[in-house]
Amino acid sequence: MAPLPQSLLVLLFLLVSLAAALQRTFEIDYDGSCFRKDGKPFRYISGSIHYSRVPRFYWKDRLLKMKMAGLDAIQTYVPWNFHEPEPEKYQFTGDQDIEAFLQTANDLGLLVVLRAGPYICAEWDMGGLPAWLLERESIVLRSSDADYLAAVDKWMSVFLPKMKPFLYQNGGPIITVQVENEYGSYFTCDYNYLRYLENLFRQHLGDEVVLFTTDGAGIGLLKCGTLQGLYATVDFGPGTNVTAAFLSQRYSEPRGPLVNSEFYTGWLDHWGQRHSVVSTQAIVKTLNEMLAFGANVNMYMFIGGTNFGYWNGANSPYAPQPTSYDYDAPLSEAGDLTDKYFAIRDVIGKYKRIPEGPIPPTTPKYAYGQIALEKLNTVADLLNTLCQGGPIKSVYPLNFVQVKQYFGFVLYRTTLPKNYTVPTPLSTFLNGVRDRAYVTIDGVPQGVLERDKNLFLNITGKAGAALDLLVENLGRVNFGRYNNDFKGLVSNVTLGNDTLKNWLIFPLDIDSLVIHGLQNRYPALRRPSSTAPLAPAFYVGSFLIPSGIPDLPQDTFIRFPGWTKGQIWINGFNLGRYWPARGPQVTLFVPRHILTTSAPNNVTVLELESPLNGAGKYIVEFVDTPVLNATLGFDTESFKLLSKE
Ligand code: 6GJ
Repeated sequence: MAPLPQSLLVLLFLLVSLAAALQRTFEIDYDGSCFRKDGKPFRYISGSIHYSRVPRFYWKDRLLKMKMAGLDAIQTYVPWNFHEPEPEKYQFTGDQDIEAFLQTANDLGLLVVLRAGPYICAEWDMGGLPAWLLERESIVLRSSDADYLAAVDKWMSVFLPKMKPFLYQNGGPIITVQVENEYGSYFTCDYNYLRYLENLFRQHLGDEVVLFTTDGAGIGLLKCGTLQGLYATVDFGPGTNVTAAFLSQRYSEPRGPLVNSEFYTGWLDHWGQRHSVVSTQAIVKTLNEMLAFGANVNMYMFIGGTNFGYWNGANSPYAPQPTSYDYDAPLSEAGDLTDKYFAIRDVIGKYKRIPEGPIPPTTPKYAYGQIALEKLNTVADLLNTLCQGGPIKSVYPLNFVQVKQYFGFVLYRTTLPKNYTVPTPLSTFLNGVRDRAYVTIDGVPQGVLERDKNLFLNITGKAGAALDLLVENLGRVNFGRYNNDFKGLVSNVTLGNDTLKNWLIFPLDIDSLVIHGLQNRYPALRRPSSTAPLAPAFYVGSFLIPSGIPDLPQDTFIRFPGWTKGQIWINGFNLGRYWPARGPQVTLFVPRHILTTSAPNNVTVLELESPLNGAGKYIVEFVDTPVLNATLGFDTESFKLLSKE
């Protein structure tokens, strides 16, 4: 065969070189102990943002602020339950449109570290695992349990193919993908499970993408959390001995890039506990040390955002997290620029060029003032509307999963089997209220039973009287062995020595009713309540946003002077839980995109205890400043601290 002409050989060589130059690669250089992007050494400085906690309306604003801080990359979690709230019913649109989120990051030149689960922890309900997994009560989560793996396999066969086009190698922003989350902290320590996940991720994502794990910086944690083929990274906060922490990573990865996947820039809150803050000075010091080490760092959180709806998780012993996930992060829950943001930006500027140009400013906040609500009706009076399929009859109570309700509220009703003329303790076997039960007899409030906190309630009543327990799910445990957190009445209810039987169980679909305009759809219900004033009830009102004031609607915050605890919706959007009686959060963030200037803005409140402020009116108030650090010493009436913080 005649030799190819030289010109053709040169052309071929050039084409091959061009292809190689154009081919995007992101890999680990073990000899150089670094990442390589397109063949060149690369260190990322990243920040965490959870798309599930920031409205899509604000994704670009927050991502651009992160870019302008000098970040190369952002890190985000994928909450499985956010996308598959019921088996094989998938949601990937609107605020769940992760592909749009990734595209926005890519358009801004931000790389992405994707923490794909299936479990994510994250102070998110059940650590991101869907509650319907608990339909088989004995399932062993985060293990090679066959039912668990079958559900994981099905979910990942839908989700991971959506991510493949967004891999860096395919032209997208995703440079690395995390498998599971701090598995070394969990009791199962099941290597077959990790191997299964590694094979599953490779099957859908290919062999090139860097897969990694994250564990606390300790050999004991790395032992069960790491696996050959998954690059081991660690997490630790400010004040940690950086040398020692990365030495623990070297236990699993003797060579390769140093990576802190969660450098805590703040900390999480729990209802009833003091708001967490972390000093900027401590953060700057340790961040400097890590960057000087040449380490890759992800700041957890760079913006925390909000647990809208019912999405918050809980820690054990049972301690649910509040609606705000502000986390004392560099960007506040509302996306405001803070001193911490600029201090971190200055540190990054010592190691790399900071983008020039304007940083998107803190958005203006508007105090729309007070709105007077009116009582619509009690939950008990609305039962037929809230539970249109009618109650489920059962001799003994059934939990939420058994009645296929995963969030919010279920009302349990029975009748007293005899007269109880002396105060008799109402309780449950082994602390079985998950998590709060609002108790009424014939509609008259008797008090509250609460998981771990209030296990007995002395009541009296006549034979045949209706005993109602409105049970609220306050958020599922997201960290540790008690992740399989069943909700509702999970054991039998006793009154004195009697076990109460023959229950009517009402799963309440409140959100659908509110979305379809509770107050518009049921005007006839606007009548004086037939029950005592303090039973769980809906309060409604609306307000017009004045025209002529520029740029309205604007972001705002809402507070509840004199109210106790409940849930709030504005224009059908479930803003989350309020609990000023317990704190530390007293205001809820109201992003402007849920408000309108073209029609009245509908406010719907479900108050579970007492809405009565001093004047006996039902007032809510829109203010321009958040309060997240009130503890029991905060007067929600005067909106002032009674005691020094
Ligand atoms: C991480 O575990 C977790 O990976 N984490 C925290 N760890 C400290 C232990 C908590 C009791 S604090 C907040 C973060 C997130 O939960 C993260 O998802």
